[in-house]
Amino acid sequence: MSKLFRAVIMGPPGSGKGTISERIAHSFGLKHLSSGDFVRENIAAKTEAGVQAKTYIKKGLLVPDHVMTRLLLPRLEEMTKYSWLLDGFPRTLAQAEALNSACDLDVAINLNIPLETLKERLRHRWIHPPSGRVYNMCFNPPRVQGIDDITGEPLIQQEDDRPEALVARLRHYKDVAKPVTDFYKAKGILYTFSDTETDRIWPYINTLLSTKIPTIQSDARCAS
Ligand code: G5P
Repeated sequence: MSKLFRAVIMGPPGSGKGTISERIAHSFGLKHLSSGDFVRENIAAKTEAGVQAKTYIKKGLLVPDHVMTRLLLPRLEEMTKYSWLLDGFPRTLAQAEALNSACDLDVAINLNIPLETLKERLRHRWIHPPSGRVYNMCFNPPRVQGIDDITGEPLIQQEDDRPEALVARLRHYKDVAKPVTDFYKAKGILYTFSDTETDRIWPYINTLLSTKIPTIQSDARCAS
């Protein structure tokens, strides 16, 4: 059986982690695990962790490390048979160290996107909460403005994409990201991609992963 592949994708809010993760999952058959989706699922289900997380997200802040690791690590333990890509975790050095104790990573993808580009993208982002479908009113708009293409239900702007929360999120990201990228750089698994457009970054990531992920055998692929 071929070795399972483990990767993380990091980048500030709006850097395209979710968009690129979907492409990677589709192209390489990895399971896409999004920390933001886990948090939102827990908020919707009103779990203890979800209730705690909500107060931070509303202010545009990171959820505390102990809450995030308690949410995430058990989910990873359920994934021992799969190759996966973890999107949005780790965000802090403490999270990176906790993840490092749980598993060995093959690749850490780091998206380095200019601040003005991030602000512009998130200002135009709308989502369909029940499915998690993400639209951008410029990059990938819905067929009818404000309406989900599949269900016809209304789209909303997430609380943490509103301008006040957004600036706090971007500022906070910079402070905590550097020790994490340094951690992976020291391990020799950090790959940084810089551009203003996801479509221009994607071919490079695709090429990198084509060399890193040999042939993923069918039993290692996820049934997405
Ligand atoms: P999330 O959900 O992980 P963020 O803030 O890190 O949230 P976000 O905002 O989901 O990340 P992204 O995934 O990096 O952004 O980007 P995306 O959604 O793919 O793209 C953003 C928008 O730009 C979309 O509308 C997309 O269509 C568009 N777009 C993409 N590429 C292009 C392009 O080339 N051109 C244009 N014009 N548009 C493009 O986490 C949410 C919250 O949960 C908590 C935090 O509070 C976080 O803020 N949280 C954690 N807290 C602590 N530790 C952790 N590990 C946490 N994980 C989550």
